[in-house]
Amino acid sequence: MAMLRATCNKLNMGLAQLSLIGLSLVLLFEVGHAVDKSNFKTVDQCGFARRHKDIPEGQSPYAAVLDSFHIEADGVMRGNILNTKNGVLLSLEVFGLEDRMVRFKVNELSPIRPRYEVPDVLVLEPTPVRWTINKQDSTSIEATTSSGITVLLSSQPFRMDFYDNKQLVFSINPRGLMKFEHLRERRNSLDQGEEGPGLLDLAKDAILDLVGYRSEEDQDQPVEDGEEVENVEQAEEKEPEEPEEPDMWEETFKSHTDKKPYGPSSIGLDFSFPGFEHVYGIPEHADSLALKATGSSDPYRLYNLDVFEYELDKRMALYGSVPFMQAHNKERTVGLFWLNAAETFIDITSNTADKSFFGRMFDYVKGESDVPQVDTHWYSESGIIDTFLLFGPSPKDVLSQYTDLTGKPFLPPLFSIAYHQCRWNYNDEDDVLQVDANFDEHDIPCDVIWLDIEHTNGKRYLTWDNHKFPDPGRMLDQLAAKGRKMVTIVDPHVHRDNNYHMYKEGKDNDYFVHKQDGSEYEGWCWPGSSSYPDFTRKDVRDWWASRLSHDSYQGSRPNLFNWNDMNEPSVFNGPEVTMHKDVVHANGWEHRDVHNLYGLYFHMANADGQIKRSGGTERPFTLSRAFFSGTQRYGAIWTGDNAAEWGHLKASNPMLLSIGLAGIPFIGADVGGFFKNPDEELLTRWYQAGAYQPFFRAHAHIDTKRREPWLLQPENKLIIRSAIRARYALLPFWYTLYYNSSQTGLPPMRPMWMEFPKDMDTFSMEDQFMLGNALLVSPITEKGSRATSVYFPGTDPWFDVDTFFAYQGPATHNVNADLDKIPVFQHGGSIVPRKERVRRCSSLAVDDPYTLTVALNNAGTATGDLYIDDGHSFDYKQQKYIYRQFTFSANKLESRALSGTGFETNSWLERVVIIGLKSLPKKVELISQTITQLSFTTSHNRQVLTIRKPGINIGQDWTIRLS
Ligand code: NBV
Repeated sequence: MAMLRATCNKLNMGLAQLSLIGLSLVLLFEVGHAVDKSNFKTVDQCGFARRHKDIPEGQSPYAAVLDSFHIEADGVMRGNILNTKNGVLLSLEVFGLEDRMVRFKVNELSPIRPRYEVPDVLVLEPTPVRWTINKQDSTSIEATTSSGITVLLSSQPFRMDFYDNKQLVFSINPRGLMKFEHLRERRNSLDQGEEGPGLLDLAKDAILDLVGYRSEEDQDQPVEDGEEVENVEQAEEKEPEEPEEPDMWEETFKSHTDKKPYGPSSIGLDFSFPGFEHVYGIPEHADSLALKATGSSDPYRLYNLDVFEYELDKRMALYGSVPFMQAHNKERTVGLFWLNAAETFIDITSNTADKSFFGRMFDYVKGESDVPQVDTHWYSESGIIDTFLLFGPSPKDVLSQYTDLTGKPFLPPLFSIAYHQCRWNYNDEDDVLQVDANFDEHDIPCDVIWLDIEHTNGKRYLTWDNHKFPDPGRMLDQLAAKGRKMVTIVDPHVHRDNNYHMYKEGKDNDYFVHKQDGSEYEGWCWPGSSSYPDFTRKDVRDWWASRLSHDSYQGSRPNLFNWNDMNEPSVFNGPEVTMHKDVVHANGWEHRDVHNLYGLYFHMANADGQIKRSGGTERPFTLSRAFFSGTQRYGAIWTGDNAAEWGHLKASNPMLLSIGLAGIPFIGADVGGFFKNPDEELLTRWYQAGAYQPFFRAHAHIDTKRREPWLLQPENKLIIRSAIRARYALLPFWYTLYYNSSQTGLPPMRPMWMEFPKDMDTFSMEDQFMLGNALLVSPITEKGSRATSVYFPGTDPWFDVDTFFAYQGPATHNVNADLDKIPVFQHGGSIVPRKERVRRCSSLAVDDPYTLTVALNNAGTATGDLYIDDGHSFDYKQQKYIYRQFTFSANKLESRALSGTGFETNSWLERVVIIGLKSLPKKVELISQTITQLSFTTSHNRQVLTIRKPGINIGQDWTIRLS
């Protein structure tokens, strides 16, 4: 009973209301239990997935109708694919795209109603480049684009093989697993299960004739004039039919029945990556970086879900989805983007390539033994097949291509890449100000304090609990005076209360999603009975955004930002804790069509609201739990409700790396673990890892013990403090990485193979990673560990950032990792900028001076860069920034502008540390307008030269000469 009451309090409702939701909900949210898997579907519990997953190989009924293919005026190759079993014709469009990409779309040629095509994810409709047909015969067509991509389109069965400069890199439908369920009217129940061969053949014949195509067996029966017309009419009247399969029109999971008024609509296709053994991406899963063969286990699932206490090493769906996969080998990297927002599964098998297609056009594999291959099978519940093939060839090219399509990441405001202090909940204004004061008292930098759902008036977002926060503006102003910010949580469910402005306005304007009968959909979430705005509608997003204005959001201030939780969306009493699939969105689309986009749209509205409240001048910061392709344009995401366990700390690295590979670079995991209480060693190690991961926020569940750094033993507190300080010192480096990311799409946190693509030893590595191309980080994630093995790739040295000790690669070394040690190494050949003064928060360090650490490679050279702007506005889009390149060679360190003009800084160069010099200089001079002699010292066995106080403005051109 006590537990029931506690849960009631958390849900902010009475016992009577609670009983409506049922005991299962109470159990669902009780802390201390692992995920209740029975709440979530396995592949066998999804009707459409069952119809795809066991399709027999090599029996594809799909044939490309070769005569129908032609290159149209826009350069696109278009033609038809026939399902020879039921006569349904599909359209195929193959677009060669600029920058070494190909897109192909498969849709029904004449669907009885339009099928959903994902809007708002691509930043532009990519321009096609022209195909030129090289060869065409009765079995295949071969065509090439100007960028050297060749497609071999085979007719029976339908198959496409894509070659890049004579090398086969993608095969489409090689196993014949394609399945495209055409939309149909529901037959009279008496007909169900009966196949009508006569009718089927009639329709099929009519369509075959329409497109001038007949299979060999069909060709012996010539069609008379007139008969053809009659057949077409009949075909139009009577749609081709297939036997009904279970769950096509309705299916049940637990107590939920999903009625499918539009019937089956799923799509699926198989893709092989010949020559590859490693595939990555398709987050979000609590799984390894290199994806595993799914074999007899469930496929990887993409369906945004609020999974309570998720387990590790699983392919289960989590909060976000990006249907983008990369394959990498020593020679190249390629990408596959399956643009579909419905529930999706991906099966992965590792195999040996069918070499007949290698040699089909070119003599590529002659003499080679078995060529590895990864086979993948993708299937989604609705929509069309809309796929992009990205030909790389480098890992960086693939990310650049993908983010050309889905958008470059936003440039985060500087404070947001610093340290964040969160917990469910900081109880009231006093508590917040106490936490704020403690950071100063203990000399620990912190930029942001967060408030979870308890700060609101009864989980009515964009309101405050007036008892706990009587004057939020005052509290925010006090934080602002310290240079600090605040983030409040804003969830998408809207409490059904006519006195709540968000509900009233939403209801009056009909902004909420509907049930099939047209009534407002009701779901249960934190406030109890809730409605869900239809964020797929632009007018609804605009309304929501307008409610973040300072006028509307009472007590808000410019230093208040927000956090979007539960936006999968989470619906406590819905199937799999989410929205019913038959809920109706704008234009009649079903929730099943748009599910994985819902969270992205909500994130969009919130980020937009922040931009608008500043009159378009300030960059937003919004953290979201749900995500999809394109999320990188709007904000940061985190990996949801992890646990204070060593396994979860370890898993944070591959999870974040996978999301970064999917184009979303601003990512973090709750430091300390959300559920349960970490011991001091775990919490300390977690801070050390978090300090080197992109989004750095400590967070904890409401039922956990308080764990702010000063509550730990003095030794642990000091270690955590130095980890946070190390993060602050490196903010100029991080900010530069984020700027680069906003230009190129490359994540700051990168798998080793992205920087060392030819080193096969790095392909499965996930316990160490790179920050940019300069720092190798190998966080300690094992209890009791005081040393660790680190693999140093390449032949240039790697320097321990604390001791400057040089490690030679390529080799694995055992390195010290006492509790106060974070194994971080700077690569010879790189230059890293830092600000070393300790400050309360990032905004107070704006004018602080810089230290440049120059780590020399074997050739005695190094390069690096530095990006500076005002840290918060969009002025940088008008060139108001400084972007400089530093180059060390021939004993000279030079600083030159790469771009940016209209920004000035007061910061100067305080120190230059050069590691790995072969011989020490006698004289060091600064050359700018004048020549000044500089003092220097040596240390660490004369390996390290420290040049003191060059004193020059960091935004100017200068040279430091060693002689
Ligand atoms: O808002 C409460 C929590 C939040 O602290 C957490 O970060 C989210 O992932 N939220 C989930 C809802 C309750 C989880 C049990």
